[in-house]
Parts: sequence; structure tokens; C-alpha cells
Amino acid sequence: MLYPRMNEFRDVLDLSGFFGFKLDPDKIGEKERWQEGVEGCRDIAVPASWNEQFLDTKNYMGLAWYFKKFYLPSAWQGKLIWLRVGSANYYAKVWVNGKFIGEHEGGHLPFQFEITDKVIVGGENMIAIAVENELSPTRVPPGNIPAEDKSSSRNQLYPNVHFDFFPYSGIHRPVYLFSTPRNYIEDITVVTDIENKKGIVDYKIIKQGGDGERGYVHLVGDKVKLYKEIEFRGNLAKGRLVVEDASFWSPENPYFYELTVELCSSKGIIDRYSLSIGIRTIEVRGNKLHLNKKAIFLKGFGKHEDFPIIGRGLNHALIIKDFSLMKWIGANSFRTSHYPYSEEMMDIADKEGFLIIDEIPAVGLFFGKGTERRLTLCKQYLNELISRDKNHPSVIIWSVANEPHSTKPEAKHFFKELYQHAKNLDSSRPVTLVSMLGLKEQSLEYFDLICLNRYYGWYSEPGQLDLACHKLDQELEELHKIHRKPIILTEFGAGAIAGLHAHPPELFTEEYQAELIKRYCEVVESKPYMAGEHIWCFADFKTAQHSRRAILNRKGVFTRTREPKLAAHLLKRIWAGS
Ligand code: BDP
Repeated sequence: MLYPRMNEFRDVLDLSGFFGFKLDPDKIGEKERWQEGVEGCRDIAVPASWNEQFLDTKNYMGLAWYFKKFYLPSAWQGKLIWLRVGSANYYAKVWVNGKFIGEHEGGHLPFQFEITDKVIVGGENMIAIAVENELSPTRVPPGNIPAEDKSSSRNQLYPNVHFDFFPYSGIHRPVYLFSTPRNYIEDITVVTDIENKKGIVDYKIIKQGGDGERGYVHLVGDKVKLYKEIEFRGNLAKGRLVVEDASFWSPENPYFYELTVELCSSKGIIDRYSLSIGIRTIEVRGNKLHLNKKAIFLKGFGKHEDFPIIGRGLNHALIIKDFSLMKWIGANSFRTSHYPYSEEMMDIADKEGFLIIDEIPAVGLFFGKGTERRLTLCKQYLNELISRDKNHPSVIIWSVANEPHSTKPEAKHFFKELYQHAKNLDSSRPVTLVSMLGLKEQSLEYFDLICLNRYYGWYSEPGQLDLACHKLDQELEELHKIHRKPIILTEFGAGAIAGLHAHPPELFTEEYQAELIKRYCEVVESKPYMAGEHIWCFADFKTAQHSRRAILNRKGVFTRTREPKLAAHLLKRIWAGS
């Protein structure tokens, strides 16, 4: 799926700003034709979660409507017109000028509809988007799940989610209108390889519309200008460009080439689309994770999209701030725990040379009633995620789930299927599952590398770091002996309330968090098969209400508003060496 871009053939209109908003707790809106407009709306900011914008929406779980009037420029006459929603959590139904145009399930991925026949070009139009965020055991991520399927630590949460972050809801990413020519480039897939000093760029282009059987692919960098004529067979054109003496994309040198595709008819160029691409390889070799044929070690964090008031809404300033802090501390990587992050975040990661474990929103999975539906949904999420993020050099690993409660036998089949599904969609990247069961996880054999979350010294062995590190050491050794694959420790950490101190260290103090992280890093870095350490978590974040959480999960090495705790300074010394 291509991100909407402007050029002489394409236009984009960003509807971000204020929308009309109305709650519909009794779900009467559709019957009463709210899609054609309704009285009594208040203003709401988009993109942003609805929860903290008003006093009555904090814990609202139900249906809510968004409305926006917009004027379509006359210059769009004769073009195809599209509506694209960056993300809406959890379920969205969309109408244009009162006419239903489509729906989408899943809170963190974009969806778009062609609306050419439904709009007035050179006139005023209105969209209505109904967003519903109820928690259900058959949704992913799940909530309100039967007591027998609940993990004990997830008891008694309000709202009743089966995961450890606040279920922020609403339209979280921009709503765009965009135009394309009637014959247009629908999709581009780029896979790169390295042969000695050569960079290999394989491309696959899909076009739509009857016109345009040929075109050009251009690749431009500092030292090169390559182009190739392409010919479509049906809707598809494939080919290869070879860059002699290429600059490879890496954290130290996030070098881009500009790849431009042009679609041509007998009259000349009729569409164009440009992508920034990085030439790099990523693969598992024996015990190691290799970037550009050399072993790499991931240093970084699990994160969240989370900030006061805006909630999970796109926050450009926060993206820039987070990258500046991650660079300051010497990190080179992060995981999009526990759902896909904004496309804007992925773009900056490409530019800043960060390595990403890209995760679908499969958190809190359990196996019982509804497993087949959850599997179908996870496959849909993989389709959408890989289609969205496949061309980002920063994305090096796909993660199909975080901490599934996979003790039942059917979990094995479930993850075998998901692994294969991801590989069929993209065989160029390793695929993983982030496990808390470790040695008891039955499906680790399928995955290319192992990701493990561990909380010795916190949830178990509290305050006993010698014992905690001993257990960690033993478990890593055993896991490696059985699976012989690289392991990334994708979560470890301790809660610290900023400003709370104790010497000798005690739980919830900055000293204890710093000490636990230091000791874990020593264990991890002593093992040749370890491919990375991701601390949980980058910053404090809001959770559902629970007796174990004082509003926030406090495992951030930065506070929620990004002030460093003691652990941040310590990590800077470990990772950046200063
Ligand atoms: C892990 C989860 C993560 C939680 C963390 C914690 O993957 O979402 O926030 O534990 O308890 O189990 O802090």
C-alpha cells in the first residue's frame, strides 16, 4: 500500500483538525441516518484519542461518530478520488455524502476506499466515520475474556482489557483525501540484496487501469543515475537494477536511493511515484543476526504510542523527541510493541538508521473459544502490516505476537500458520514471536529467532538480583541449547517512580531499576548467541486501572513526559560509552 504523495499527477488533502463528534451509546445513529448529518455535535481533535479530550469519554467503550465537511478542488475532475484513514481504533464504518463506502477492523493500520462516484468535485462533501471500541474475547487484542482464559496478572482491570496499556480509542492518525490518475501505479515492492560491493534492487510494480503498458524505473543516488524501461504483463512488471559500488543502508550510514516509477501511455508519462529505499540485507546465520552480512546487536527499547491528552494520536513533536533521546542514549533499535506505529514514525526510523521489530497488534492472545477468528484476524493484520511497511529498510523483523498465553496444544498450529503466512508475504525478513513462556513455548521451533521477555527480580525474586541474574543466565543457556538460534531479550526492567530513592536499592526506586538493567545487560552481553537487549520500557505509559499500577506502568527509563531517570544515564554509559 503506497502512502499518499503529491506530485504533478497526484494530490493530497489532509483533513486533520477539528471534526464534529457525537457519542452513540445506544447505537441508534445508523437507523436514524446520522451518516447524513446530525444535530448536537461537539468539536474533537483528529488525530487524537477521544479519551482525554472530554470528561465523559475517558473510559467510554462504545460507538462514537465523527463528521467532517470538505471542499473538493475542481482540479480533481477526471481523477480517481480516495479516502484514507491512517488508523481508527477499533472498528470503523465510513460514509461519504450519506453513502456507505466500507468498514475496517483493527486499530493500528491504515485503510482506504475509492470514492470517485460518491463525491462532488468542485463542491462541498461530508464524511461520517463511526468508530466503535468495545472489548471482546474474539477481537485482537482481546478484552472481557472469560475468567477461565484469563492470566492471573490480568485480573480485575478497568477497562477490562487483556493487555497492559490503556485502550485509547478514536481516530489516531490522519484522514486523507487523495487523487490518482485513472491509470495509476497501485503498488511497488522493493527487495534488496548485496553481492560484494554491488547492490541488487529487485522491484515489482502493480498498475491499475487499461492504459499504460510500459514505463520506467529510475534509481538515483549521489554517485549513480540508473534507469530501465519496464513492460507490464497484465498488471505486473518485475525487474532488477544493479548498483556497482553501492552505499549500503545501516545505522551508521542510513543511506537512501530515490526510486521513481513512471507509468507511460502513447501520450507520455501518465503517473509517477517515488520511494526512498535503502539497500541492505537482513538474515539469521547460525547464532547471529546479520545486517549487510555482519553480525549486529540490537540495543534499544520496547515502546508505546502514548502521551497525556493526545493519547495514542499521531504526535509529530513526540516522534522527533523520542528519536533524539534514543540517539542520545546510544540505542540503535526498538520494537513497535504491541501494535504497528504510525507511518511517520517508520519514515523517521529509516532516516535515522534505526532497526525495528515490527509487531502486529496480537497481544494478550489466548486459546479457547474464538481461536479461528483470532487467527483470521492476525493474518489480516500481517497482510496489512507487510503491505504498508515492506519497503522500509528500518524494518528488519516481523513479530507475529507478544506474550501469547499459549499453553494449550492448538497454539502450536496457530503459530505455525502465522509464521508461514508472514514468510509467504515476505521471505526477505526473519519472523519471530515474542514469548514469555520461554522453555514452555511450543512453537519456537518454527521461528527464525527467539524473542524472550523476562522479569526475574521484579515479578518473581523481587529485590534479589543475584538470584534473578542466575535464573536468567540458566534459562538463556537452556533455551539456546535446545533451539540453537539467536535470542533477543525483548523485555526486561523494573518499575521506578521518578524521584524515589533507596540505598541499598529497593523495588520502585531509581537505583533498583538502574541496577537491575545493568546486571541484566552484563548477562546478555556475555553470551555469543544473544542478538540484542530491549529494555521495557522506553517511557512510562498509561495502563487500565489495576491495583498494581499507579495510573502508569513505571518501567520507563524516561518519565511519561521524557525526563531521564537514573537508568537512562546508566544506559547511556553502557551503550554510548560516555
Ligand atoms: C509484559 C508485557 C508488557 C507489560 C510488561 C509489564 O509484554 O506489555 O507492560 O510485561 O508487566 O508482560 O510491565
